[in-house]
Amino acid sequence: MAAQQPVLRVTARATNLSLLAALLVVFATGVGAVATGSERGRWVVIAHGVAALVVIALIPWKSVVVRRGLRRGRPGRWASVLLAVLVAATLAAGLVSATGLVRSVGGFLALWLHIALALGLVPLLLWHLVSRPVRLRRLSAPRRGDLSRRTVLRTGALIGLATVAYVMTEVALRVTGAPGARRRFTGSHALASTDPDAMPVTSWIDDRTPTIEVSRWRLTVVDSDGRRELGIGDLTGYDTRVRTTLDCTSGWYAEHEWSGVPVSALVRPDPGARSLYVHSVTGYWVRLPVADLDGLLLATRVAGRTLRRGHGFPVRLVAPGRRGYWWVKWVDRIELDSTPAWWQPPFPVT
Ligand SMILES: Nc1nc2c(c(=O)[nH]1)N[C@H]1C(S)=C(S)[C@@H](COP(=O)(O)O)O[C@H]1N2
Ligand SMILES: [Mo]
Repeated sequence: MAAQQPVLRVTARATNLSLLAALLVVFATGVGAVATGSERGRWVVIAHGVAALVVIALIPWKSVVVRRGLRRGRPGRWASVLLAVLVAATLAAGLVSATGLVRSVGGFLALWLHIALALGLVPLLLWHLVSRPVRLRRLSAPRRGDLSRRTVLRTGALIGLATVAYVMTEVALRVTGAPGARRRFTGSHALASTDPDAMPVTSWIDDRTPTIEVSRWRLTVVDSDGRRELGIGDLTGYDTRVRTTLDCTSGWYAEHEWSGVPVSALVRPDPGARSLYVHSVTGYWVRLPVADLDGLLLATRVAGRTLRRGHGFPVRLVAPGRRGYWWVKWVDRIELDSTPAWWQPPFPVT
């Protein structure tokens, strides 16, 4: 009914373009939300929520387009229907995770499912865009000024509406005391238990806990002074303590007191040093900017106890203000060098 009112009557092309723009913002901010670990990144996560609500607001208009398309019976329409189902499931998993109403589905945390579904629909979405191209050229039609003014107004209204819906949802979570009200700015929920042994053993993709013979394990340290090898006995004498939050992108976080060796006690940055390469026995690695050096800890203990095997025994990196995937477990090499920290894949690849 609403779609019949003049101001709300929108062409299929405008609907498709708006949806495409909203989805691009959703994906960009979604990737940003996975990457962010410090308060400064909070706005990316909020923008992600608002953009998702824009997508939801566009559903009534898109369904008009979809119904027309289905009647035309073009080939590949069932793939498009599958895409619609995946988008709906992704939105649902995102909402469920943000509200905290359902923590996990089939053993998977809702946020993990949300991300998996979103990644899964990318190939279908690309196929959909290629097989049904939006004709951008027709945007430069004669009534362009008029069109763009309307477009700006509509876009503004849509974003405004989504922002109001976002704020109202947050208020509702607080008023009802839903678990979502206590989620971290990253969207992660606190673990039910604060016992470090109850912390899940998590890997980024498929790393397995290695068996490490600690008497034979060595930490190779490389900086401008050269290369050294340290044994576990060289590290256990340190007891620098850092209370900080491990926040996994699959949707949980835990705050603990980690203790061990400050990285800055092991490596000395010379003026040419730009990044610290941290490598695991398993081959997993990250490269951190040298500016982070002072906050980094090579932990041998958590909550006063020796690390469990699954949590990185004998030594794991603790990177305050960074998401879990930076916290390399089972470290066997740290190397200070002149490679810039951005010279690495945006996310670990193993
Ligand atoms: N070597 C290695 N270290 C790793 C990972 C991995 O897959 N391999 N996963 C990271 C991720 S994604 C997280 S959230 C934390 C999880 O730490 P935990 O298993 O101690 O909870 O370890 C990080 N360190
Ligand atoms: Mo993680």
